[in-house]
Amino acid sequence: RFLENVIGHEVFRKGLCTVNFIDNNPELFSFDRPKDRATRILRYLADIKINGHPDVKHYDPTRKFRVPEIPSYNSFSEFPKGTKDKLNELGATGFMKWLKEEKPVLFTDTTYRDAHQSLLATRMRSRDILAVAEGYAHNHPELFSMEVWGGATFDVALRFLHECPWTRLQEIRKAMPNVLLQMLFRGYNAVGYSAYPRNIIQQFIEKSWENGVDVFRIFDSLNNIESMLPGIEHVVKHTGGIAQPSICYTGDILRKDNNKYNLQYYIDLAKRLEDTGAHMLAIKDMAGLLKPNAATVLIQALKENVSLPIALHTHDTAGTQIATYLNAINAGIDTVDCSLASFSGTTAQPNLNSLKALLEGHERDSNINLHSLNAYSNYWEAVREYYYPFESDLKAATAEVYENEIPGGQYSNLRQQADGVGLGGQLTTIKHNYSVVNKLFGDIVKVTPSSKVVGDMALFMTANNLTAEDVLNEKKNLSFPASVIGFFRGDLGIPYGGFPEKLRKIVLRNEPANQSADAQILPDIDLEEAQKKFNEQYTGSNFLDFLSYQMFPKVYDEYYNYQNTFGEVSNIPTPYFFYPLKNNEELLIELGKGKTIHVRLIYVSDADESGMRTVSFELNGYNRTIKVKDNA
Ligand code: 3PY
Ligand code: ZN
Repeated sequence: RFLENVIGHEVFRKGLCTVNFIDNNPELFSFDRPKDRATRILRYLADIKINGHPDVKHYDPTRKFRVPEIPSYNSFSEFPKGTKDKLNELGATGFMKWLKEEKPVLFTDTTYRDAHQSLLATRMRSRDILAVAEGYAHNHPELFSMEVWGGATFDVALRFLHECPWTRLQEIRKAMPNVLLQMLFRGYNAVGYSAYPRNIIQQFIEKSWENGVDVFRIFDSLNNIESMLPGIEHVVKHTGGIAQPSICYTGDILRKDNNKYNLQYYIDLAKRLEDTGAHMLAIKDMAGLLKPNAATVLIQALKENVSLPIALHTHDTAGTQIATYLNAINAGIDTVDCSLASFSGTTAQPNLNSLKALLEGHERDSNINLHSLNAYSNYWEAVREYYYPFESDLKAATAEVYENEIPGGQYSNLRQQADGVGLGGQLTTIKHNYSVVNKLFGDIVKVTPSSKVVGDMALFMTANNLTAEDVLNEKKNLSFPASVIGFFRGDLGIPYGGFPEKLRKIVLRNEPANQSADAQILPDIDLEEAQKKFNEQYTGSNFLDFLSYQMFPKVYDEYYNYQNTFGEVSNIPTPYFFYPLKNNEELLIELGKGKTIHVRLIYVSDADESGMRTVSFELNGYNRTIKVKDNA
């Protein structure tokens, strides 16, 4: 079987073996038989047929899907040279010099990360990305980068999609060798929601780089540089990648009165970040609050005060952000974040296709191929249909975001969250309470995970019918949500301007508070010992799995057990991953290179006295039955 694996391996078949071929490809030692794999896939399909997908709350059996059309490209030609080739050629510092001198504005395409995180609760599967990634990289080498990893995608891949996030990254890297790949990194929270030990953060960064990440966008949810610093330094010293720390934008620099987050605040942060030795700077406008005129003022001022190239990120919740980008481009911004048309707008990024069209004739127009962008947008429009249960109810842009300042990703999730705690009918109150909480907390930066604290508190106030006065009344003896207690304890660090002390005392009661801004940084763990324990518990896992486990122990445990039961479900086409097969419906599933199975659903029996039902399939022409417990 080992020989079979070697001969069937893509690298071997392409004649690209090096001396490290065996060391670099542990899957050569995987002797799982196709029959076992097919059985596990049938088990999955049978379970979805009987019990439905646990993540799909409203299944619509009448819905029909279009077949997404994959745009054509010349797969026999070499990849055109792109930014990844430039980085390889010039190194990070030389690359930055090149970037600053580039006249056209460059784009980061967020379709594979933030756009679906903000529109579809992060549910996009690797399979749908990989169907077009190679062609997209062929056709669009002018991109600055593809944002493909990090943020919530790591957690959601493991938890809900039962996919290995590292494999996703490796596969995208293979498919897109010529453009920079980018990830979103939450400072000391990495890709999670709480603090991790320093050496885990460092290992995570190194392995991300080795497996494909080039651009590390690093932020902290309270704009604390102390939390970003170890990540920035590690990228600069231990990888060949680009450290792009990010300032989260909140408020409105043009507001006249009582303006805590004024222009000077951003200039000071930018200068301090430049002093860290970072390669580049990002302005991360997670709620889409940077209005066009403010963009002119902010970008001009930053350009005058720092010499780093600057990226601008926003969400189009208010429908105004293409104007913001145009002003930023006129003010000299280096790169802007957009998503493909069919995955753009509202809580996602501004429309890449439209921005390109708008720039035609502008002195900073890009050479990117609009016709091809449109073809890929059509592909994604059809794919988006598969994910209908995860769409938010937001049908159009809303200027309300200027009042509540809710980040794009959180805005689209809020209804589901409210439904989940029985507050679905009170969304308006929840949004209002979100801004009440922000004021109570002293007007803080709101982005994962600080935004979650504000959201939890807004839900808590709504559920208990509380006003700001109630919250500030210590006689009420309220049982605050755990995340709120953690925030006031200092788990996320100290907000700019400090905590509101009266509320802090009420929330913490007698619990001690942290006083240092880097209180959230955890000390190193004994890596060898932790890995040894991990390997004993999760046989067959590797160091990347160990890092996944470090990020999310419980989620990894569930993922591992799920794999043992159902195998590699990422190969199942998305409509059959989420929705039950109909009787007589058939499909092809590729188990691995050159190993495809043909499945047809024949019949489902009634439940027997112990609640078990028998699902009959035809598998490659032979009858197979699977017994499933009916949970109904
Ligand atoms: C994340 O942290 O996932 C974000 O996208 C924040 O904006
Ligand atoms: Zn974002």
